[in-house]
Amino acid sequence: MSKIENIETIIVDIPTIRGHVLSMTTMRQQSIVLVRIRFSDGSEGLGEGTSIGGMSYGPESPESIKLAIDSYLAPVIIGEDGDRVNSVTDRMRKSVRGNPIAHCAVETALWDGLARRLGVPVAQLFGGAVNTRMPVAWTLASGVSETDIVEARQMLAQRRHNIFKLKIGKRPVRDDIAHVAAIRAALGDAASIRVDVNQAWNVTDARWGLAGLQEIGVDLVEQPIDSRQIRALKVLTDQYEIAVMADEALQGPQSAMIAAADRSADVFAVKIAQSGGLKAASEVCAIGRAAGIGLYAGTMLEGGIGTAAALHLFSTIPTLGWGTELFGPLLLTDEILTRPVEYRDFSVVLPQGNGLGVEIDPGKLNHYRRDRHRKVHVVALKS
Ligand code: MUC
Ligand code: MG
Repeated sequence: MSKIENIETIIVDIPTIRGHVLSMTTMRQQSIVLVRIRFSDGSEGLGEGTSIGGMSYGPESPESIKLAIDSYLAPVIIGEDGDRVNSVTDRMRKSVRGNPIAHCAVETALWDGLARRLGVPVAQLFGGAVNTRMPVAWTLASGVSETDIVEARQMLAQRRHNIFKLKIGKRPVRDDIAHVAAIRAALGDAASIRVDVNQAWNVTDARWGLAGLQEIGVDLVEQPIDSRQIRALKVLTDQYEIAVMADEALQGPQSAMIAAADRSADVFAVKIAQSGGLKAASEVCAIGRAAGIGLYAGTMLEGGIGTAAALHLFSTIPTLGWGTELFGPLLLTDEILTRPVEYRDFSVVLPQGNGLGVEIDPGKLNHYRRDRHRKVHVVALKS
């Protein structure tokens, strides 16, 4: 038995390589909640809980994720057997409602710890990898069409990405369509172009938007309208040929079931964090697959640990027809892992080794942890 002895949470703030302009916010840094679980046999497990733009994307923030873990999740699982992941996560779910990102962060650390103790990759716990490399999209979101075109051309030349997701919804629909058309025309058939509206349109805007996007040859539109308007999403899915993807509407298996029952979307953007953990994300995939809905591995723009966790799960899904957007570490100016996640030939590579196959660089962690100043202060007071 490997008892859960201690759960440590650390907020890490890392600047982004450029402003990342989404319909609801512009990100200039990413705040990652790192979770480290220590077990009684001396083993450890790592997890990550990351959201986007404070509370502008969803109801959890870095601070609330840390608080939910420290004050509510940790107390109910300390002393429990870390080898019994299902029983530990069931205990967490019975004690803490909602907070899927916090749940995911702790669950990830439990899977990492178990897999390290067994001497296998996390993917092995989900039946083993089917793909050790997966197609990976990049998000063009500088806010300026010309800058996005230069960035996309660089990515194509480096053979890093040939799938581009454009963030739109901040400007009037016509302006957004002109922006997407300019990028589409500049890149021609060399790339797949998709857009993410992050719920910004009302249904009327969405009709104009989908018609325009379809006409200029965009392959897919993600979450065009409010996540709660699931029936309206179905109408859009049925009315247009362009693929419609659900993202924010998917908050775990129950919401996936509702969307699948009505076939409200053509594609599911499955996120481990939004689903509430790797296990729940695998259930979302199963529900989508059973309904004939396409699958795409989404991201909350996690750093290396969260991205590795997602890669382990999605490597086990044979039907990831729309690929992945697991590029989070590339949006950051620095890395806290000793060996970064690898990107080459338009793909992201599944990290090798036991557990998640990642290790933290202690120097980098000390440099970027939010409480670094407070720590220095405490030391100074003691001496
Ligand atoms: C989202 O809504 O999908 C994923 C990629 C990106 O640039 O933003 C995220 C969030
Ligand atoms: Mg999205």
